[in-house]
Amino acid sequence: MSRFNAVFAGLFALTTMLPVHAASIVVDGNVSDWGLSRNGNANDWIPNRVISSNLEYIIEDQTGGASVRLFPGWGGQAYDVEALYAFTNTSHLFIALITGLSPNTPNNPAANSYGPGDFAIDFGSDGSFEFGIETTGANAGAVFRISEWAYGLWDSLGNYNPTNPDRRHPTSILAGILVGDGDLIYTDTPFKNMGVHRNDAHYVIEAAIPLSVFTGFSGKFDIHWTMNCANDALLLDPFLPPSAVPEPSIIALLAFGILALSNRRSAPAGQPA
Ligand SMILES: [Ca+2]
Ligand SMILES: [Ca+2]
Ligand SMILES: [Ca+2]
Ligand SMILES: [Ca+2]
Repeated sequence: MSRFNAVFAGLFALTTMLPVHAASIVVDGNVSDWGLSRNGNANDWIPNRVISSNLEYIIEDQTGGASVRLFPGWGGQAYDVEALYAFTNTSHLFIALITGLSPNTPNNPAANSYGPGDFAIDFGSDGSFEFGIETTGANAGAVFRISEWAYGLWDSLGNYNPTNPDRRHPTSILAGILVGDGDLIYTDTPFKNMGVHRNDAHYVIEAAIPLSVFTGFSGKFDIHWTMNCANDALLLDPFLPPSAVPEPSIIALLAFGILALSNRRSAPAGQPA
């Protein structure tokens, strides 16, 4: 075995001996990296492998036309919030949301049409949503410390009551202070054949948010998403790691290995640089 190959073999052994880290999520709107499938089966919604030891998810796949009630509101597949997945590693919060709501849905209440809301984050799971993540527009991925949320059309009993909306379902960010930026994509090209309602169209919001934006907050938090009418919503309660001390990453170790490799390759005397 040449010295070159020996170094590569050593690198391979090093990487395969490392503990399993969170799968790398690519923020591209494709949810195959979350272990999700498109086979037209109910279990398409369930990750088919371990993505992270602290992955949590909630699934509520509904279907039907505009007159179908989702609870509290109506709208069928076009307003269905279908599944929400999230996990943290030592540096980021990763989120994937699947919905029937196109990002291009006009926000025009006069025409009974309501656009997408923003992610809302409740530290302490006490009903106060301290942070919001923009999902649409030029600021998509921006994280705000929220001072004012918009709310939906329904009261806490599920009755139409826009003047006394259910504050458990914040919709869009109205005011706040920008605290940071994450990566976020909301796909506008639908896909089908996910779950048993094979002809229904689905859109994805996928995000990676640096945990540093939540400075000053720690412990349990909930993630919420709905649209501006709050006709359908999902809430997820993952846990933030108690400590964000970075572990040595595979990339850092690989970089170390490659540095060692380049040093060894330059070792033979008399070779041109
Ligand atoms: Ca992806
Ligand atoms: Ca659905
Ligand atoms: Ca739903
Ligand atoms: Ca809170």
